[in-house]
Amino acid sequence: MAAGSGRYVRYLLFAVFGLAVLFFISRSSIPFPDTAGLVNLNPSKEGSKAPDTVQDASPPPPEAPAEKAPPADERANATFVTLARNSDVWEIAKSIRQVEDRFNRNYHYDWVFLNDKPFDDTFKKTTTALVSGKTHYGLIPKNHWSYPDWIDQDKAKKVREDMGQRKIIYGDSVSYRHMCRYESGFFFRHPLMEQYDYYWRVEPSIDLYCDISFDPFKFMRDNKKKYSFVLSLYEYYETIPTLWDSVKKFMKEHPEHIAEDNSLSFLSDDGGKTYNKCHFWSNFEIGDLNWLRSDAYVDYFDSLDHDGGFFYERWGDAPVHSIAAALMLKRDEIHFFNEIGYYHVPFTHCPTGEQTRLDLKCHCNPNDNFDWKGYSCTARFFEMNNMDKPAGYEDEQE
Ligand SMILES: Nc1nc2c(ncn2[C@@H]2O[C@H](COP(=O)(O)OP(=O)(O)OP(=O)(O)O)[C@@H](O)[C@H]2O)c(=O)[nH]1
Ligand SMILES: [Mg+2]
Repeated sequence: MAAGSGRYVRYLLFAVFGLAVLFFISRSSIPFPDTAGLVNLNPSKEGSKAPDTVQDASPPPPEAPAEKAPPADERANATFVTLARNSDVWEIAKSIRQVEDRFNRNYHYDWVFLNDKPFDDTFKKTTTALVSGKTHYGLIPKNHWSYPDWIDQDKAKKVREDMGQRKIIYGDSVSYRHMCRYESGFFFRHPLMEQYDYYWRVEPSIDLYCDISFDPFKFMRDNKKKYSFVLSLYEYYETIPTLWDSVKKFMKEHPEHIAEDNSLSFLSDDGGKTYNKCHFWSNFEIGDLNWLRSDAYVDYFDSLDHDGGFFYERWGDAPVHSIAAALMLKRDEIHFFNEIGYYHVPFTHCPTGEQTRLDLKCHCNPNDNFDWKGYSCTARFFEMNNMDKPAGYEDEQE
């Protein structure tokens, strides 16, 4: 009996000793998030200089508190918007994190996610944790993501098979066509988008290279801009052989929608007879939702949609939006953001001008900047608008 109780006492002592060791190890190696009173988390605040005695303190919590959002009257009525599948979650997480770190952590704009299938919990949990504004998740109505009744589906299928054989990028894809049609004509009419005036489109897998030291939404609003871009290029002809015919038909039927001071010369080198295939790359866009919801744009989309090229060819939302902006907006309503460093495979927009890149803490290589290279249309945009190209552009031409 005595030997037995001695053994229990020994076990107890071992257990207490073990717990003490564990406690000691954990105190010295795991950073404690709550260091309030020890570490100065916001050195810019007056009178909050860190005391000298704390250089050995635990690291600051995972993220210093964001600055307070600007007052409501200084903010635009705007949202980020992303069309995505559940399987895009980790790639959109990467994009969101960069948008937040470079801009939105100081502004807390909302984010609308749209999908042709219901978003799952992982998608919602992950993105809500990353976005500093409110998040909204919308299901796309069936009639916005299916064949309209005037489309001959057999004909569309044959086109896909043919484009697949010719190895045209996404040429054989049904979902890609629904996606392009949705981005061209419907995302801005989703009920979740109705409450906003401006949108900023964000795709999975992008990079933002520089701090955004101003509010682009407010810039758009205050300067009456309706469409903006960072990259432009030539479209693959095989995807849009009859798009321009369709556009010309629309222009003839609706001359009232064509702006007087338009940017036709961005699109055409022969006064509108043919399309030169220049377009703004729509995976990045900041734009005016009320313009997209206007009669002019909706008439334009309906006219193109009835001609069938979203399914009988493979019209992309980039040329569709760009042609609309160039024809229906005044030239000074379209804006190029040099300051926003951006990447979507395979093109980079790295701001031209060393001082800009340094001031904005950019991490892109200026040699990768696509803007002044032969396959970009951005030089044409500058020339058409009689704008001076940013200093240093000559060094980035090849
Ligand atoms: N819900 C949904 N979203 C889609 C679908 N296909 C594409 N998207 C989204 O639509 C946007 C454009 O699609 P992408 O696949 O990026 O098209 P892309 O930019 O031309 O081509 P990539 O070079 O592959 O990026 C992205 O935000 C996608 O997440 C789809 O079938 N369903
Ligand atoms: Mg993409």
